Amino acid sequence: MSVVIGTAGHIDHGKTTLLRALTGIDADRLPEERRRGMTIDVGYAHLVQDDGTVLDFVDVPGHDRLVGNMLVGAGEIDAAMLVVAADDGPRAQTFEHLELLDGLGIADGLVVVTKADVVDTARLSEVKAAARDLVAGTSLAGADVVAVSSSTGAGLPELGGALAALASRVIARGVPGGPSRLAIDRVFRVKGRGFVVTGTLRGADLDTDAILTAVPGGATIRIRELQVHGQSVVRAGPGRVAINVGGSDLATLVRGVVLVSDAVGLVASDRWLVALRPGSAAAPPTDRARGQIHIGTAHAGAVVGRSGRDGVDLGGDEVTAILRLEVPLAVAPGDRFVLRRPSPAATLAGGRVLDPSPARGISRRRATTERLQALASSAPGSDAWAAARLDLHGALGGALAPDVAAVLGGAVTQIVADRQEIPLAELRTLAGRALRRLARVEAEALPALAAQTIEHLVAGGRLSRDADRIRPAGVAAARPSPELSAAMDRLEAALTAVAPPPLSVAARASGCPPAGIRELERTSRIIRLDDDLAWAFGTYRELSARALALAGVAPLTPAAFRDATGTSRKYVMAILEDLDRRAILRRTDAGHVPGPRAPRS
Ligand SMILES: Nc1nc2c(ncn2[C@@H]2O[C@H](COP(=O)(O)OP(=O)(O)OP(=O)(O)O)[C@@H](O)[C@H]2O)c(=O)[nH]1
Ligand SMILES: [Mg+2]
Repeated sequence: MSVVIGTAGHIDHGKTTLLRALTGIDADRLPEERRRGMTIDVGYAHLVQDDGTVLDFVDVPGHDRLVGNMLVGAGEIDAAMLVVAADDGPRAQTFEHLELLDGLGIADGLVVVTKADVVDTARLSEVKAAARDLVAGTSLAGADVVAVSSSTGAGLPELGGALAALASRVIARGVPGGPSRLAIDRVFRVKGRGFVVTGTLRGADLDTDAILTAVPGGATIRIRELQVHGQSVVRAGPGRVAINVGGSDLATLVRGVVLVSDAVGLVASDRWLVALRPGSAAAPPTDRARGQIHIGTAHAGAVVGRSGRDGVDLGGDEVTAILRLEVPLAVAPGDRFVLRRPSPAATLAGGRVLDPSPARGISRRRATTERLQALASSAPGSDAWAAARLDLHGALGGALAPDVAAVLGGAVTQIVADRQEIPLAELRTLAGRALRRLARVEAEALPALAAQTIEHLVAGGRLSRDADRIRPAGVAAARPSPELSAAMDRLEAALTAVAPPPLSVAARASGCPPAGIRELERTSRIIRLDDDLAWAFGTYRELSARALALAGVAPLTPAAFRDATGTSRKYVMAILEDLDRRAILRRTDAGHVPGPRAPRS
């Protein structure tokens, strides 16, 4: 489990120094940052706790001109650590960052009073009290206030305890469901390996065989390598990840673009229906107010539309508005954002997205206060939300029963319960048919509504999804029967030979059907290098380790590797080519030598 915690606070108040004291990692990685002793762009550090929980820190700049970068960092965090220097006390960006965290709805965190070593106890108490007052009335109200000195280490054990408690609270709150989603915050090129993007992974775990879609842009992205904290992994859970990406249109991958395993629910849109809550300006932004929208790691210029039926009072400080953006951004219902005026700097509003693609044309007349309130008060992605949205759009041609989404949700859940496991594409077709029976829906709207319904059920935990297979909630992947399991064991054993028989022959001999082979591959018990060539994982690992060890001594030729393993050219070529492809080895005229990704030891 990993919890992502962002720093916040005024320039020079000791954010980066604190992370260094906590984790030993310098989040100021740019040469210019090190030269100037200030954070310019978002930085990262992490700490593995005794119970295995990982604290992923995102460090942001405190400079008043770099608030945009602060928001990139704050866009995808679970909790915040607001830093106030004991000597300076709360200053301009302490207030501003806190207001932005509040606008983004960051609901948990800590206040850390740093530089405790340079003040006396009276001053320290004064600043702690001021910090407590400061967060009252914001989303961080009641947060623990911990005093530390990053220089002497005083208070760091207490801070460690407070962070552990914070992490447990965040984990207890539960992770967002839905497809894997990663808002890109950094893109760089690595020589010989191409593009690497980094970000905070949300939603479902990500496997290296996943195909991702970029929103906006629509580029199809393959994962060449997945890394967590510099280690190559085949599967990553929520938290900081780096992806070496493959595919076309990689130049469209920039900060702000979101990669998703399934774009259902997430759209690129330049027109959003939102609920706004005023910032320090106290009054909600007026019609035609201009500002910058910051959402996730993206930002864009936007104009507020609050005329007529677009500006409804939702109660509790919130009003609706239509935002028109200069460019489309990736957005899903429920996403939090802030609307900011860069100069003179002001937080105009915090907000949440009610509908990423609101109705156009005549359907807009359906936007009544009641309908908007129904949408705003339902959990994004829930059946109630889907019903409220359909009601607002009138997509069901007036024949809509308000609970049609709920009925459809029930029908879809039943289909899955009957089948126990069903491919996603097939379920979408069946859900579309069920919806058509339930209500008059425009034909072109059917697939999206069906897909959305399934997505809501998955996000709401009523169905579970593993890649493109849907199962009832709580039902794990079908366990192989005892017979199949035994056949799989036999096949795996047959493939432990250094020179294994052809896969098809071994499978026949062990009585293992294709489903068993797939399961062995999926669970990495066997590694398949070619249609008809596979090794048991352990054997393959030994062979590749031996190749690497030999290549470390002298360039390794296929003939030398063949002699060392007592196999034949067919086997050694397959292994060497695979290691070349993964850059663990590199082919030279003299033979294979350790490649850029060879593990160092
Ligand atoms: N005495 C003392 N100095 C500290 C402490 N923490 C930070 N400093 C000093 O304060 C200065 C600023 O620290 P940084 O960690 O760079 O501050 P920052 O909040 O990351 O600054 P920006 O990234 O520019 O917003 C550095 O010179 C640190 O050495 C502390 O606990 N005690
Ligand atoms: Mg810093």
